[in-house]
Amino acid sequence: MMKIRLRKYLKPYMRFVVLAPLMMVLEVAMDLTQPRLMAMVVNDGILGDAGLGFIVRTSLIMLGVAVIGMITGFACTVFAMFAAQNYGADLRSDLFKKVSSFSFAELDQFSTGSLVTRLTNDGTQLQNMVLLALRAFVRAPLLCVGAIVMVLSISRTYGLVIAVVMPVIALTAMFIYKKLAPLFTQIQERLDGLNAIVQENLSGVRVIKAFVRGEHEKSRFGVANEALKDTNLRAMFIMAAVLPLMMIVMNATVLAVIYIGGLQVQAAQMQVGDIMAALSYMTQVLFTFMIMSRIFVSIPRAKASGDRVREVLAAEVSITDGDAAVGSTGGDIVFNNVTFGYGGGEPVLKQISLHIKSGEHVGLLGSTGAGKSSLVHLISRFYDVCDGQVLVDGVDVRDYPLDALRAKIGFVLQESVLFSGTIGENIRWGNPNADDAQVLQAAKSAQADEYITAKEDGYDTLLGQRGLTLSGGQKQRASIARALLKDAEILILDDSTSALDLATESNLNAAINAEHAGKTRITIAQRISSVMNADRIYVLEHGEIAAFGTHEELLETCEIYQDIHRSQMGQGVAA
Ligand code: TTP
Ligand code: MG
Repeated sequence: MMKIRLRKYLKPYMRFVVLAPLMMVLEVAMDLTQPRLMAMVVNDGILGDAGLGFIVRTSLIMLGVAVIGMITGFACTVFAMFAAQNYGADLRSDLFKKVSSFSFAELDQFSTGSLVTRLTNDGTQLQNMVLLALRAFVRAPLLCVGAIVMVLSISRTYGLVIAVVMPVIALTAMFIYKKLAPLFTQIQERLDGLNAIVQENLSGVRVIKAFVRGEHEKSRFGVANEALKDTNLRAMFIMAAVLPLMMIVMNATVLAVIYIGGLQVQAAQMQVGDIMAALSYMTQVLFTFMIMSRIFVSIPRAKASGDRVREVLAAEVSITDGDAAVGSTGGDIVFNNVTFGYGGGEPVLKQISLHIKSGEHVGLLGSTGAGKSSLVHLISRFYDVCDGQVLVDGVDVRDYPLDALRAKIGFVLQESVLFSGTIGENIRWGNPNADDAQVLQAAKSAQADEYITAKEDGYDTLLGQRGLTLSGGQKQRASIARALLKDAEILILDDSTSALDLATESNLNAAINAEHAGKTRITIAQRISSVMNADRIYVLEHGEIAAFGTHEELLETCEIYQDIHRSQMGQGVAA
């Protein structure tokens, strides 16, 4: 896998990446000065004889230091946030671009739910990591080292306390990392699973209700939800256990600092103010321990997210542009010994050879699963062949720039998909430059005009709002209109009249015959009546061409065709 560095998304925001830690250095410096000043007030001002003026002056300095600390702290957070938010936005934008560039093969590989999580949740985890890196990563070590130096400058004896506390901190941090890292990887995976179930349930809600599978789905969701909760709880449990442990260490440290300080004050080697300062510094050291434990929790989490994001970014898009110049037109299609299987597996098309000449109308017939859709998908290069060659206008489809190839083809996919927006906008998808008259004409040919104008808002009827959708047959006709409007050289209709009645279908065929006469047309159908007028009909069986010829020829010679014909008698097929 190609190595992808997510750090590069910070490059454009280098100013903030540099400024944030710089501000943090200032903030830490202020935090480290404060106890020192306080010790001076106590030692010289209160216990000594420096006088009230000294106390007031030093207090004012302390106030100033606090204000500078606040301002630099605020600036640090703002800069870090700028860097993190921009980083997150750029990363998501690139992820989205990448996912949009995926060909069918890559989309088959990642589940939709997982892609959604990677784009949103994982992106946010990484964004949080940037924020943390620019603030906590800088603050923790600086404050830790600084406070230790300050404590030692007060009394070397405190080195003893530090020598005991540090290993405890280090060991606990290591323990947390070991325990939590795998848990967080698991949490992201479980979130994936949960998203997948929600996704499926939302898109399949009608089927679930029709089969009264609601309870089953609820329990399926429940199991995944519980699993996510359990893993989360286990992680939280470990994190929660850290807090009391930290309190014990903290209290023990306070005791040790006071005890050692007390002995030294008695020996006149130290003053009371110094004990107070030492207490402050030790507390700061222990607080860095808190911050560090947060960092140690975040690293494995961000690492898991980073890996998942990188996986998407590094996925190689299998279908990319060729660089042949688009020359001749006409819509001539040739299959040369084509063998194809999904994911390179079991072939679903075997040794297919055929030639559809420019302007011909060809029917494709065969039982479900015979490979009809797979065959036409190869023309648009939704997938690449495993063996052989598909040529359009004499050029291998792999040599075309994808846009140029697909511009040649008006495709009505087997599953009609419309987008939210008006019906008119959906049809105009086929050709954004078309004027209203052209849209109307395409809708008329597709036999869609009638039902559209019957609607209150006509072509401006909004789809997907207030529960308004179209019937199966209405959707099919809208997608046919969309493809007709494209006015491309090749028209492919994949089972797109299955929901139309025979009269509407024959009107549709007549309209296409009249207005798109010179085009190469491939019609896939289950019903013989849909293709009987084609120039040639191919009968597909188990991924192979079983027979081809005109309706009359096949009726004479092809047994499969005769069987289909017999079973469909009375469905508009002349006996
Ligand atoms: P299709 O080409 O989809 O079969 P079809 O279009 O002839 O069937 P229908 O009339 O029902 O539309 O599928 C051929 C085989 O390929 C079938 O065994 C299922 C398999 N297949 C996959 O493995 N992955 C896929 O994405 C598709 C579309 C099909
Ligand atoms: Mg199909």
